[in-house]
Amino acid sequence: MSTNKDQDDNGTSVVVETRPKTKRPPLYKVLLLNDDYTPMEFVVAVLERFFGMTHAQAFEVMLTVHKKGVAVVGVFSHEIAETKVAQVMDFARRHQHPLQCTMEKE
Ligand code: TYC
Repeated sequence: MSTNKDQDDNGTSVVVETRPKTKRPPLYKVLLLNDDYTPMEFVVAVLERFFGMTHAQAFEVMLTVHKKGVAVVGVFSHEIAETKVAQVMDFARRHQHPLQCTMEKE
């Protein structure tokens, strides 16, 4: 527990307890972007494989991206988000699909 010095009404220094400022690490949204070429089944497979979604969840999220252009597919620490993006981008590249995955601070 940290302490701050405040001034009371008499101008006297008093010690005031403050809550410890343990900042939570920032979170990052992982975004999947629509394109005209990546097959729908491939996107569903990506969401199942790297984001732990069921087939039904993955299909729903894929359709959201297809219709709206982009969707958040998960929220993670910086390191985990970076890993997810790299995994998706590598998997898409290896299958020669133009699928794009990015991250942004929440
Ligand atoms: N728009 C693609 C198609 O019609 C499907 C698609 C969905 C592609 C989501 C990318 O992130 C994506 N085949």
